[in-house]
Amino acid sequence: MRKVITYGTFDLLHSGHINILRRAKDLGDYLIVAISSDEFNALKGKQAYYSFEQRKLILEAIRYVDEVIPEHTWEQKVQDVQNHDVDVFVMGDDWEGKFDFLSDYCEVVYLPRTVGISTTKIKEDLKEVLAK
Ligand code: C2G
Repeated sequence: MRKVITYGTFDLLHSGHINILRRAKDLGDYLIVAISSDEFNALKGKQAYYSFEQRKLILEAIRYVDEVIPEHTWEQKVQDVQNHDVDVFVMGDDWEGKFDFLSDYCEVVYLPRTVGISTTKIKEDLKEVLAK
């Protein structure tokens, strides 16, 4: 079984998230998604709308996702790849090059981001609509 892993906050789920999850799953047979804990989000300078538990529930309902684990630190990726026997690490190409060190442990694949959608854009657009 070829196992794939990807990481992210996945807040306010949108088509960009679904696109990367579908393509990540297409690279193997089993997809693990490590979603950032609320505390790790704070470290990343992000304040998610949905709590970790809510984001976990939503991700687990997606047909491409086989398992959801928490992401607590930047440093846990090697351990995760080893502990879960991961064959492929996938991230959007906004992270291009940032995780190449993992190529000592598994394949590293950066996939093109979906243009024109992001959680930040959703929040900004909603603010505009609601301000009218
Ligand atoms: N993504 C995408 N297209 C978009 C928006 C996001 O392909 N329009 C991808 C990102 O490249 C990332 C994944 O969706 O691979 C999750 O994005 P975020 O939830 O923004 O995650 P991020 O804050 O980038 O966290 O340790 C890694 C970090 O946890 C990554």
